[in-house]
Amino acid sequence: MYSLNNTIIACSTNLSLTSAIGIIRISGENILESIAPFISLDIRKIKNRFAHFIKIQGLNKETIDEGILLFFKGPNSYTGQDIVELQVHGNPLLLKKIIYLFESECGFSTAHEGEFTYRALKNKKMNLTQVEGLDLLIHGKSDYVINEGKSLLSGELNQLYCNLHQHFLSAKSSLEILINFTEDIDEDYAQTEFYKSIEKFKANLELLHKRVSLSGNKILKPRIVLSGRPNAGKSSFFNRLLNKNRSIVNEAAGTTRDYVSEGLFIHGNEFELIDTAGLRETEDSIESQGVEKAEDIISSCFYNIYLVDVTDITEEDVQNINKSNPDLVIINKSDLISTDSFTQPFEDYFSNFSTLPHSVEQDFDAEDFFEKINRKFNDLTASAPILLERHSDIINDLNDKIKLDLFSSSNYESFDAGIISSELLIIQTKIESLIGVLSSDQVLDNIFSNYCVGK
Ligand SMILES: Nc1nc2c(ncn2[C@@H]2O[C@H](COP(=O)(O)OP(=O)(O)OP(=O)(O)O)[C@@H](O)[C@H]2O)c(=O)[nH]1
Ligand SMILES: [Mg+2]
Repeated sequence: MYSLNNTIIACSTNLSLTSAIGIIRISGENILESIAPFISLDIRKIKNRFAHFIKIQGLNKETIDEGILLFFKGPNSYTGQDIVELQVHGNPLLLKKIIYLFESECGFSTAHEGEFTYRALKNKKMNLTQVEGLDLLIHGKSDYVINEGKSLLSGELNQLYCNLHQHFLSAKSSLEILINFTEDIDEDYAQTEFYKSIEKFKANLELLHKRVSLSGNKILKPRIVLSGRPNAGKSSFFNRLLNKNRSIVNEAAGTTRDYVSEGLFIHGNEFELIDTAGLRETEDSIESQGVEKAEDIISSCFYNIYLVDVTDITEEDVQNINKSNPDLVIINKSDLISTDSFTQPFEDYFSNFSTLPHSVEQDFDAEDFFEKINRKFNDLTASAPILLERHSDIINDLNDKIKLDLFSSSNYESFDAGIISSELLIIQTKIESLIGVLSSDQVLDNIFSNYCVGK
């Protein structure tokens, strides 16, 4: 992974958009000495955790920008090293110029994604679970995800994991007493104490296990897909929901080839709305790639809206609907047919699904759709699911282990401290990786690849 010895620099605010203020962050050793020739203030006057007004000067002492310098002396800083933060004007050109100056003249290196947080982890300022929490907090698209981020950082979920660890440690120490001090203790009493602490551990694990859900990824990246046969009106509906002409609409069947996606805010949560290629068997290799992509998206989406053209409902629609089991079927182009003959000839069939007659040609109220989508989102989050797959996998593994007979007090007669001890070691490794004190490089790579530069 990343090195810890060099001094790293990055823009922690958005470097691709102009904003009023931009923040440059530097982490390493002896930063003030390195940047001294390029700032207007005598570095001996710089105090830890104070704001100082400075000018940043180039090689010929020309002012590049002026702003605020903050110094955080390690180890009491975000990374555990010395940190300098410069708040300057948010023009990306200026920000790049300052970064380039410090890189070329002071030998600082550009920070990679998440490299500041990586240093915080290595210097034990945070554990891995908190790093994952922070990632959710920064990237979360809904209140639920953001709250789970906070909960992992230092809130309720973090506390539940720590409690689980504590109960594990009590069980482990009761077993160690049994193994190491057999002659000094009442064996029956110690064994009973061991099972008592295992029961507490089980009860805590059970609370977490109830929250493991298959929907984690769907909640993290909720995608709403519009599917259906060619010409059903998917792209028209897509544009209508977004209120802009983003996707090409045409009377020719097979217009949309690759999928098109846009962010859509519904009641404060951000969803990805996706228009897909019409589902059909086709000889055209480009179109068939589009159909394959559409099928992949449908199978992993959070919400599937299937559109049918009311003037052209076929057996293929029935097959597609049976296969993908959509959350909502829209009987589209309702303006072309009288209301009482909407779903002919498949009226009975459609009565099994949540359907909405609809027409892009007429006024429509997007709230009808938004309400349905939001209801599903709220239902999925109602049981407070644990979102991160890494955590769900560990909790499932722990649950399998703790169900073993040897952890049941009915096993009292054939109690074997040696076997139990070796199983507890496996459990210990898993819990430690859940609370984030143990982690392989592969896990770290995976987590940090998602981070932003400057964090
Ligand atoms: N009358 C009427 N025409 C519609 C309606 N919705 C879409 N159309 C027309 O149907 C045709 C196909 O619409 P699209 O939105 O391109 O359909 P699509 O499902 O995206 O089609 P593909 O991209 O080919 O899969 C266009 O000519 C639209 O104007 C509707 O509600 N009423
Ligand atoms: Mg289309």
